[in-house]
Amino acid sequence: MKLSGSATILLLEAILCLGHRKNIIIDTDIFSDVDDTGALMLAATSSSANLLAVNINYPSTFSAMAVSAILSHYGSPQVPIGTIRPLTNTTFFDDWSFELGEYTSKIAYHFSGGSIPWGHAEDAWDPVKLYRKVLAETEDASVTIVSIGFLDNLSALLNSTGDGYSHHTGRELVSQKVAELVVMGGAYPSGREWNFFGSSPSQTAHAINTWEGRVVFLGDEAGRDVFSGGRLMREGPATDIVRQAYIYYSYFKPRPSWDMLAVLYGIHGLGGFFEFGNEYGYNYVGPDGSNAWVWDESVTEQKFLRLKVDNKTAAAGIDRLLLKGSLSGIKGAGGGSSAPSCEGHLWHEEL
Ligand SMILES: *[C@@H]1O[C@H](CO)[C@@H](O)[C@H](O)[C@H]1NC(C)=O
Ligand SMILES: *[C@@H]1O[C@H](CO)[C@@H](O)[C@H](O)[C@H]1NC(C)=O
Ligand SMILES: *[C@@H]1O[C@H](CO)[C@@H](O)[C@H](O)[C@H]1NC(C)=O
Ligand SMILES: CC(=O)N[C@H]1CO[C@H](CO)[C@@H](O)[C@@H]1O
Repeated sequence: MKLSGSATILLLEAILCLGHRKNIIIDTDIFSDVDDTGALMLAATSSSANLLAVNINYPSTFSAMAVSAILSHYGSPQVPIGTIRPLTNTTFFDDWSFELGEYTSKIAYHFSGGSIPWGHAEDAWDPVKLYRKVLAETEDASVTIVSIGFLDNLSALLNSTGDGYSHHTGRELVSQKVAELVVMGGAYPSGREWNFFGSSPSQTAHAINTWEGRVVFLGDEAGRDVFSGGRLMREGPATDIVRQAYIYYSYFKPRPSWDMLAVLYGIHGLGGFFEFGNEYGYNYVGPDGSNAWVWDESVTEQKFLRLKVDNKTAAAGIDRLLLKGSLSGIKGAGGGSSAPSCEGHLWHEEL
């Protein structure tokens, strides 16, 4: 059989991409900013990622139902979802600038679907049980956890003890199964940022200061000036759930890209866009949630990321991926997770 040139390229892409599927777990505080929705879309539609689970570290019922609606929209309704408890019916209200809109309840209602449809937030997994189950079932040293919110669930995972899923402690499971923890939080080399102080600074300090193994941080400064989402809102399909979340939230104004950058590093590594800001040292989180890099030459397992390209290039790369992801969410258009294609080039491609 003779393949046409374009068929050969598609076949090569499929082979190259399938070989690189990375096991990813996302821990998100989806609620008060909208980059979490883009991050979930990128992970759910990436042919380089195998999304194992999503845990939520903000206790709103609408956060849980919104995650389910997003995963379901992009053809991944089977991905298990866990959420922190006790649950509340809290919704976001921007009493700071009065500029930003609430989106989790609206997308959860209008796009209801997946394992936690409208009204069923209590069906979500306990996050620690979900971590333990998924880690126990997955190949050793193969999991990347991308934390794009608070660290409460990860602290609780470290403190967990043997159960029906594994006789190992949480700490043992992490050292056996987790290849890399990617954390959006803090500022580098030092500062004070929301994800570290906004929920429980002492649990952040516990998770970060006692984590053993490789950790890569993406700080406030790396995502703050990368404004994305504009193209998705202008050019994306009218039926797209993340486009709609962005419009509810920002009303057509591009937004900073912290969580999407962390997920993209988690899936694709440094690529052409990132470099490490350090060769050695480690992050130290204080009791108030502020953090500072400790320049200890004997520690080399922790890194912080710097953008290697300017903010326009990074934003354009994210905008291409958001647009492509939104097109794959169109039902019946050969989209969804059934027809993955390589998107790495969209991200790495220089303008
Ligand atoms: C949230 O609201 C729903 C619908 O009114 C209600 O059934 C549910 O019990 C509430 N949940 C919580 C945690 O308050
Ligand atoms: C885990 O234990 C540490 C103390 O060893 C404590 O500081 C932290 O709050 C605990 N985490 C959770 C989620 O309870
Ligand atoms: C790049 O950063 C500058 C300075 O913060 C900002 O004004 C501009 O909107 C940013 N551009 C993009 C595409 O993010
Ligand atoms: C199951 C479990 O331990 N969940 C924990 C997740 O984190 C919150 C906040 O620290 C704890 O209260 C929960 O117990």
